[in-house]
Amino acid sequence: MSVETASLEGWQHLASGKVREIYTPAPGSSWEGQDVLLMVATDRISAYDHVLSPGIPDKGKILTQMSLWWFEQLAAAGINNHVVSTEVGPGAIPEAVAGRSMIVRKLKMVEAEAIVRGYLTGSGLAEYRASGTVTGIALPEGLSDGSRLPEPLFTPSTKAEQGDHDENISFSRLEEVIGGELAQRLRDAALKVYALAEETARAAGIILADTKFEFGLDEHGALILADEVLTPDSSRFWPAAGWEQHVQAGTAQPSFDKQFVRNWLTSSESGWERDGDLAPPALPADIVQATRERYLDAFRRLTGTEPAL
Ligand code: Q0Z
Repeated sequence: MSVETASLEGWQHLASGKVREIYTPAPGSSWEGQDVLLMVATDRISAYDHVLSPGIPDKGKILTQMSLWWFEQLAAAGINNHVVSTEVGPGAIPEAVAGRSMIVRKLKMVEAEAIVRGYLTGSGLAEYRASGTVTGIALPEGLSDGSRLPEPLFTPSTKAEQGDHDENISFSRLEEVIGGELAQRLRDAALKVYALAEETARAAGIILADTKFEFGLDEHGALILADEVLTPDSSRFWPAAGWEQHVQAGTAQPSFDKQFVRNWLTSSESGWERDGDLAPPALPADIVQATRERYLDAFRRLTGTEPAL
């Protein structure tokens, strides 16, 4: 599916992300003037700042439907989201991108990523090992890779210019960037969504280690959960079974994301140098299939259903 090059009837291409595309209503379309956008998730996969080829078949559908499932769970708990429609057909979502798209409210996006960490790993672990803190917040001694934190931490970051990495910022810097009142509302909302999602995921045998949310403001100034949520592209999911053993052994948790791809890329088998100038080689078919199965596994465990592919 060449989603990336698709010209979509009724929609005009607006912007490309690494793995997603965004469209605005075309002049004369039924949505014109309605302040909506069409978000399309492609099958592209990125790792180590490169978009890889080939893509992972159905990845965009699996992640979109996972995101929509979460929006539904969270809406039942009073969390408002940006989804307007997933209807497919003339005047709605084009068949070509069915199952991987949503029509969303165009919001005034908050210029910060709302990251919540419930478990210690990744860049948080690196900082903890260096200084006993995570984004400046002091933590108890003796924590390991994968340890559950005493309480979830809100660790905001600012969206970097395209190509740059996001930058962790302190809460006081966030207050300077978006204002004190909005910063508090953002933190409270992100912690609330994380707590709900972490509990839901744990009941399905998945640990939600950390996650990144994006929020926007509607015309009334209400804070709305936007973008894609609680997928392996925006979060770390670990199998709950075996978590404790990995923490005890100090070994990395297996994850439901593109870890297969990262491991292969950095193995001698790929022949690729992460710090060099060359693009990574094409992914072997077995790595593509194993990665696809991980995404499907996460979807099935969480939702108890099959995605529509
Ligand atoms: C999200 C992005 C993507 C490229 C803009 N509800 C919204 N209102 C206004 N803006 C956005 C949203 Cl979700 C918005 N992005 C990130 C998504 C492709 C960039 F699908 N940019």
